[in-house]
Amino acid sequence: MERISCRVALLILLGTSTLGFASHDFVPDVPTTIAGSTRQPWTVTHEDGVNFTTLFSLPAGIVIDGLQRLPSDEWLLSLESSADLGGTEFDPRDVILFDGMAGYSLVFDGAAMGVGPDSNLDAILQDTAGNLVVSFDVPTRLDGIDFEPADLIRFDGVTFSLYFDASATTPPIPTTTNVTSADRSGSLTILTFDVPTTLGTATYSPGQLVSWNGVSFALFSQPLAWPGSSQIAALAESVPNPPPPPTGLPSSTGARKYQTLPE
Ligand SMILES: [Ca+2]
Ligand SMILES: [Ca+2]
Repeated sequence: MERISCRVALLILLGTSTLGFASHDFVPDVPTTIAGSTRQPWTVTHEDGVNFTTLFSLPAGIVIDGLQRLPSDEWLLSLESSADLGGTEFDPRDVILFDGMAGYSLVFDGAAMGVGPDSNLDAILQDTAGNLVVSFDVPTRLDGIDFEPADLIRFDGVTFSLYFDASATTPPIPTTTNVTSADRSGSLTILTFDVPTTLGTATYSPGQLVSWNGVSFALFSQPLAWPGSSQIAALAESVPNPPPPPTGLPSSTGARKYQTLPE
């Protein structure tokens, strides 16, 4: 199946934020009571280190399990289960562009890209060049490479490759751990886990944000008063003052499976 040859414009939109994760957006995997308010898994909650506020919600019951904030104030989303949004049926393997109001469009068609039906795309971020980076909830074979649930996988519009190799870190992340969400903060890769995970002398719980600097892991932050019974299903660094989108974005032709984004 033909793949687009141009480098996708989604990518260019990322920009670089110098903000830390004291300000971030998240979705819990189950209804989770924090600071006296129940946060739903179809709602994106913003935390500034003190307060929690609702940014937006999908229709009740449509669970978000992947999240990336674009500088254009649009969002990349993935769903935990197949669901209809705005008259389009989306698959758990898909990445959806949400305009923040009522517009949904497909930007990564998981099935068309060869992702097996048993895999669920469970994390979304972008590399420094803006390439899409994703993760899955089970071992997933793409382009002849077996990716683990804790791996982060770059897609450049043509091929899949390892962005973060969970078994190659020191110490390695156990293959029994799934990375449930991820993002970048400067040069750091930020991860959250589905189960308590021991890395060296530290054990990280599902509500904690763990940083990888290329050499070692460390506790980065965690939502205030996060209960141990919940996982962070989706995570995005907040970018309150985004740069304007670039002009002159390349356009793709033919059987697009990962389309360019509107300006
Ligand atoms: Ca998904
Ligand atoms: Ca994963």
